[in-house]
Amino acid sequence: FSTTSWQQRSGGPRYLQLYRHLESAIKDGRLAAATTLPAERELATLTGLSRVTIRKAISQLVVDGLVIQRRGSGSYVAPQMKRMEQSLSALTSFTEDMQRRGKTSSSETLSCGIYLPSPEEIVALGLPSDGQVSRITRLRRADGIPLAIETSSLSTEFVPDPSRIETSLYEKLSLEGMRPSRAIQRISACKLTEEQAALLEVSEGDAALYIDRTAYLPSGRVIELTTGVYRGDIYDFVAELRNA
Ligand code: 16G
Repeated sequence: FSTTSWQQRSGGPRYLQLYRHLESAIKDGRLAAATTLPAERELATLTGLSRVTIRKAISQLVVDGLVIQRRGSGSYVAPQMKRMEQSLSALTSFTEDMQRRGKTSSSETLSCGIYLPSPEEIVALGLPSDGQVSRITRLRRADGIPLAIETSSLSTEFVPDPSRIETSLYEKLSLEGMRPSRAIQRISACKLTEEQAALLEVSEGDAALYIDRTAYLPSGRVIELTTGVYRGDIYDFVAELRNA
């Protein structure tokens, strides 16, 4: 802690100053993951702040997922995810992307079922007017850290039971000879809603990337429509450009 050289500034509540100081030290790695924070009493001595102020700053760090508090063994810095570069030129799946990085991916199904399609889904997926759509919303994690929330819609003709998607949609499609060969992806900026932020363990209103992907089979038929929000504090989308 002493290496992060705390200095009280004038202006703003003191707990917020200490919070910001520790937040930036954690985010830029000066305070590494698993570092134990000094006890409240010790922090009060080091900073000249009251224990109430220290407690308030630490509680906020805990709420924001930067610090983990364990009864009896004090507080320590939570594991942070470094920014990740995601190529925009390869049609890969979340599971494959994480595997390539040596991370363990996992998915939590937030909702899943067969629904009446929206007008957009009817058009994009080429559904008959009385057709149905398989839809699944998943919270996607790497090494236990939530990175994105994705909703995928597919024709029930291709995926009659979305609950069977389980871990990897693309793996399931590949096994059935329906892996997409091409996709159009659109990326826009968005802010996380309260519900999205809670799932992604960040703050409401934080910047994120809204991505929508329409993926095609070699026949030209759309197989997948996926929309998702990706954490803006983690993802960098990178494309190689060539002189036209
Ligand atoms: C990626 C795709 C998403 C696809 C998913 C399949 C982006 C922006 N989106 O997250 O469209 O449905 O991979 O992943 O890359 P899975 O095979 O692990 O289920």
